[in-house]
Amino acid sequence: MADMEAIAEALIKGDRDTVVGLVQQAMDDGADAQQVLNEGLVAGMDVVGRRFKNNEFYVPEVLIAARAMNAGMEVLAPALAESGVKPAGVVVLGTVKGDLHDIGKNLVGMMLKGGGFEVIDAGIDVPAERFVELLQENEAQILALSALLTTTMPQMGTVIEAVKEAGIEVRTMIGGAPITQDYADEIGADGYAADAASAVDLAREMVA
Ligand code: B1M
Repeated sequence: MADMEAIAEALIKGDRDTVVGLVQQAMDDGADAQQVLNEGLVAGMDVVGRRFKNNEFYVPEVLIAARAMNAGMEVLAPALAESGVKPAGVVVLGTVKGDLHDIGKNLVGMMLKGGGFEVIDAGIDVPAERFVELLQENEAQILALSALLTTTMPQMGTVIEAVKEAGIEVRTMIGGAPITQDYADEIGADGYAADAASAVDLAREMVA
């Protein structure tokens, strides 16, 4: 019997080799890939997210857990592709034009992947037109924008306007150190998340 709790525990500890070994063993034993994903990897990442929110974990622990998650996902990938398991949703994510900060954005991306979402990472310094292009090319349910500078925050409004003008129906979430719920309301974003774990909660609400 595959031990989902052991997979989750190893992931929480950021023990990549054990995660890979246990996931491989589960697959060799004929476990269901979706069950391993949800009850092992995603369950572990949910704990990491909660601890991060409660300041029990810091950025390095989250990055190490996310690395273990990615390694486990690589083992699962062929079986997931075969079984046609659908992601929880598709998210186009990027740091807006003029802004080069990507540590927080990457953390959000990793946590979203940990939450079962497919993430299309547009990168940093991304102009509005590129976000529009990516939304048109992919059937994304969520557009997630990050900004760390007060000077680049207004770009978020520019992107949201461009997306509306292009007639694309997508839920928008924004975040980053200077961003607030008031600012999200002001520029017409559908939601604001203060940290990476809250971004996953919000994304789940948005696709529910
Ligand atoms: Co910059 N920088 N920086 N910087 N930098 C800040 C942001 C600053 C607050 C430092 C300061 O002065 N105290 C300040 C901004 C001031 C302001 O606008 N109010 C600043 C400045 C001024 C600058 C430059 C202009 C400096 C200069 O050149 N004169 C310049 C700008 C370059 C540019 O972007 N065009 C610059 C450059 C840089 C580096 C390149 C050196 C480097 C970035 C490296 C990189 O990202 N690869 C850098 C860094 C590292 C920082 C600080 C020190 C750390 C940022 C960080 O990574 N934090 C930062 C000061 C600080 O915040 N203490 C600072 C860790 C990260 C995990 O947190 O990104 O906040 P954070 O992400 C969090 C949440 O905000 C949230 O979740 C994350 C995790 O919980 N979140 C989201 C983020 N995006 C989200 C999206 C969501 C939801 C949640 O939904 C979509």
